[in-house]
Amino acid sequence: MKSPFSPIFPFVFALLLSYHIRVTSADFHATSAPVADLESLIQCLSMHSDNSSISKVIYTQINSSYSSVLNFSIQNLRFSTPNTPKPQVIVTPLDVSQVQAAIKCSKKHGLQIRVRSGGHDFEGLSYVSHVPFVVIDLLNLSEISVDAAEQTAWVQAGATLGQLYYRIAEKSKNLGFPGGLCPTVGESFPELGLTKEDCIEMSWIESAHDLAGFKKGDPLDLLLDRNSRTNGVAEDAATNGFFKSKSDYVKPPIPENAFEGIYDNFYEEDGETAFMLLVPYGGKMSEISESETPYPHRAGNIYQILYTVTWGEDETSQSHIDWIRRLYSHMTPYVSENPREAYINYRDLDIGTNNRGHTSIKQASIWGSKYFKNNFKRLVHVKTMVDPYDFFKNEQSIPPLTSWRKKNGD
Ligand SMILES: *[C@@H]1O[C@H](CO)[C@@H](O)[C@H](O)[C@H]1NC(C)=O
Ligand SMILES: *[C@@H]1O[C@H](CO)[C@@H](O)[C@H](O)[C@H]1NC(C)=O
Ligand SMILES: *[C@@H]1O[C@H](CO)[C@@H](O)[C@H](O)[C@H]1NC(C)=O
Ligand SMILES: CC(=O)N[C@H]1CO[C@H](CO)[C@@H](O)[C@@H]1O
Repeated sequence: MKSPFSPIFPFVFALLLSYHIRVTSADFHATSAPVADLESLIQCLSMHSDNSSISKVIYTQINSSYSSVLNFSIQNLRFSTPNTPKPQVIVTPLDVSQVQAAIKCSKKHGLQIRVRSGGHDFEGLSYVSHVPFVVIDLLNLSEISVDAAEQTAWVQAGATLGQLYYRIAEKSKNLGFPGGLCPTVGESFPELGLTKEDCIEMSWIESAHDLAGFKKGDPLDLLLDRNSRTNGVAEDAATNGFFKSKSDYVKPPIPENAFEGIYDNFYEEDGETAFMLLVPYGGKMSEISESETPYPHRAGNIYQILYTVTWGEDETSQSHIDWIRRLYSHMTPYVSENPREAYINYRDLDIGTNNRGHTSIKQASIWGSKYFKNNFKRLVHVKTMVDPYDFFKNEQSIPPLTSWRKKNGD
């Protein structure tokens, strides 16, 4: 990448909740909302939306297209089995008022919401919940406008990285945006015998296309296709459908004998379709302070590891998940510790989850400090200000401080 593409501002949705119905955890424990509730939910959606077209973007389980809309962007078949909890309603908003209506009405009807953009959450959190829920799927909010002269872009939250990369490349050969995988193969592993001949020099947009799993001659505009099942380096995951991933950060170099243990794991039957991706750090990443953005994994890391194991049949899910947990356990002495850091975009519920009801900050900080280090505390403060009742909740969402609520009279 020749010149960094910044600043990029995400579209800011006005998600302010204008009233204060207290959503208690008890609301979320109903096993399924009766149909009558769904009818009033749909009525509520029409009433609260400025736009009369909202009925065209509401899918309940009786709509014939419900299951194709739900399946459309599910990337991990672990979360598309008959036992996987399904949303009561899917809403695919066409404008902001419909997003607002979906939030207000879900809250009013005691339904949790899950917001889906590309459907890549590794643990399916963007489209699965174990309490009655609504999926707000942002696929139709995917406008992108790039101003190459100003080096800025406005991107709606439902746009995919492929779409963003393509639109940037249309405007400029030199600008890029580091939204996904780092395209450069690192010079920082001389001990693995990597030479210049092992590397291929390509433009930034070619690398985005290549990492997406497309072949050299394939048209660039395949990046626009949000339905494509290629999953970049995780092509096996796309082919096999089921996968489980974990992540680590490496500070001192891993000794060679540790790799022998890694190879042993990969020779096991369940490891046949697994891979480890080592993403080099340093450079620009080390210049950014840990507290600059929520993402804290900066100076001191030589690389990040993504572990992924893939498989094709639900029956073998447990043995593959056990396999990757054994590999992760083998790696313990060689990776970051106190906390053992992890990458939020490689979501891993093994490292800790919230309770269905109240979760203490102490409990949440077990996984929170792995993803965010010291920034976790600041995120708790932000959360307490914008969502004190914890409506926007999932298994690894930041919990608010409950002491704030007590102080303010709840
Ligand atoms: C409703 O939204 C759609 C998509 O954003 C737009 O095309 C249409 O004009 C809107 N209709 C009204 C009545 O605002
Ligand atoms: C959606 O996925 C489920 C599970 O994989 C499958 O049973 C169902 O047939 C799919 N529906 C559609 C419309 O593709
Ligand atoms: C919503 O997005 C999908 C996928 O890009 C597209 O097929 C569909 O036509 C869009 N719907 C509307 C109403 O824009
Ligand atoms: C998109 C769509 O056709 N949604 C329909 C699903 O069914 C409800 C009635 O149950 C209609 O109101 C929606 O228009």
